[in-house]
Amino acid sequence: MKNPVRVAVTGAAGQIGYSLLFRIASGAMLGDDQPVILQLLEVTPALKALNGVVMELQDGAYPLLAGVVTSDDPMVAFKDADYALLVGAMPRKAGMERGDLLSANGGIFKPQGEALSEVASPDVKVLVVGNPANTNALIAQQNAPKLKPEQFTAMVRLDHNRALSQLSAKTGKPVSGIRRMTIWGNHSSTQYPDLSQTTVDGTPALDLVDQAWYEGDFIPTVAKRGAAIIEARGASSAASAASAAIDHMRNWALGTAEGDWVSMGIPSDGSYGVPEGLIYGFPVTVKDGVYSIVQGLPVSDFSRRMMDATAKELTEERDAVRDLGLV
Ligand code: NAX
Repeated sequence: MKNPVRVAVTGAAGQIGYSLLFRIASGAMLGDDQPVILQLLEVTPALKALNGVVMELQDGAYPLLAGVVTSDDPMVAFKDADYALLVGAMPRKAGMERGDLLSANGGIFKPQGEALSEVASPDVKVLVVGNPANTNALIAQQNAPKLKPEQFTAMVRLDHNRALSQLSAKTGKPVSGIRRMTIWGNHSSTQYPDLSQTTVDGTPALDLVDQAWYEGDFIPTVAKRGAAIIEARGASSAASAASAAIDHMRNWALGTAEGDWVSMGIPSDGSYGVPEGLIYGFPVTVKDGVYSIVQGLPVSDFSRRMMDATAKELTEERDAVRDLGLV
């Protein structure tokens, strides 16, 4: 059996946490030969509820769960962490302006970036789930001078998985036969779910669906799925978000399948004309724990417009957090 790795999760008493922790403990994220120590961060008033979650983790008697730490101090929860899933965030409340939202999240992700830099493993892999995920990842990254920028990623995997399932439903083919799906840009309504390179059982997806469905139905359905879940469930996506976080980290740790890629929000290196430094959804492959942007894909005029629109939104978010002194 391997030595245990340390997995930090913030917002651990929240609804995503409730779906996420048990799957990490079961081995779904890092493999069924990898013991884990969970290091759970919550705000002080939520520690009692978190203790209840820990009791349930104990009651799961997971063979791979080698320990659980809880704290309201990031310096404790991030100590020696090999993986950090930053889920806890300040949601947008009625009447809140974007500046207020970014500022409130700066109060969370700036100190968390600093703490990761100080006490986490030098090789820590960080996934930001809490919204606005891309810009929260940027804030944490920019406040972590001892870590490399590429150690910080944001989750667009839920959008990726939603896109797979929408295309599967439309074509009547299982998701297992779909390859090369891409979510470009921001985890927001400006994201670009791109079918131009996607294949279904080896056939180009755009030969199987018409352009009107692609532009008028598929893209908005994927981009607005979060709102549709809230409308139907009375609460935001939780189990599917947790599942996407597992998929993101699993692929980052263990690699992507031959002939396929996944979507990750990662620091732009300028590829595809995306301004350098933005945390932007790209198609990536992963080998030996290192992700690389898939290069050389053709970009149509339509794709260019969509990719630029979501880059523009992320640039505006970055400028706003710069003005707030957060990055
Ligand atoms: P909940 O409100 O159920 O849970 C959030 C938890 O975070 C709470 O228990 C809260 O006490 C805790 N928290 C707040 N500030 C904290 C801090 N400074 N340190 C540690 N913990 C803190 O939200 P939940 O439904 O679990 O969603 C969590 C976040 O994920 C939200 O920001 C949400 O918008 C975001 N999402 C992101 C998605 C993505 O695809 N990137 C999809 C799902 C989800 O909407």
